[in-house]
Amino acid sequence: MKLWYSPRTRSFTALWMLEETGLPYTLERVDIRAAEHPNAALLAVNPMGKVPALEDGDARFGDNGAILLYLADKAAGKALAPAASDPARGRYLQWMLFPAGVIEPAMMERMHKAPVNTQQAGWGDMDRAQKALASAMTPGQWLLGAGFTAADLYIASSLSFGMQFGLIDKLPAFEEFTGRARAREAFVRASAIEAKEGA
Ligand SMILES: N[C@@H](CCC(=O)N[C@@H](CS)C(=O)NCC(=O)O)C(=O)O
Repeated sequence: MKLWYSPRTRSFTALWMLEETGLPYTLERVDIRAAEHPNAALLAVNPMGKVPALEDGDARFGDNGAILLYLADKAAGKALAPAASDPARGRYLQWMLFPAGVIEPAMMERMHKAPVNTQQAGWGDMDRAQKALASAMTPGQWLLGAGFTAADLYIASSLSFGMQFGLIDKLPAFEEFTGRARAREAFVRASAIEAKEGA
């Protein structure tokens, strides 16, 4: 597999996920500040011209949500996703769609100080999103119980990003959850790669 990647961007989430899977991959560096960005080669993989994007043989696509879902299913032995027949699969999918569908738009709303009506906006608002997430967290547990899944990774990555930039409140539940996720070996390995690539 090849990950189209740029250091210090959202592509870290996909990099962390690849480390969780243990599957072989290479990095294709993208300079998102280059005049020719996005170039034709990246657009052929991700029509949005954004990172991250993934190539796996004939599979070519972008967006963290899609990449994490794909990799969790591909690395079936790693139990990073509940099986299709498991009732937990529904809530897993809800949390997998939550960063892009709820957290990201709510962060933009906060950043631009442009509140919308929570009943009209599909993402509700940040207060509502934070309450929903915090209510799903139990210290020492992952979102679906004892097993860490791709949803924990994606939510932890998204919360860490938002808290770092002051767009998400540093609730004790979020600090505890992200702290545990960031202590994982795969996160530490991905951080070392990120530090080397970003140097
Ligand atoms: N929803 C996308 C967002 C990806 C995204 O916005 N990536 C930024 C870097 S953090 C990017 O590629 N920016 C350069 C550009 O938009 O051309 C995902 O999570 O994969």
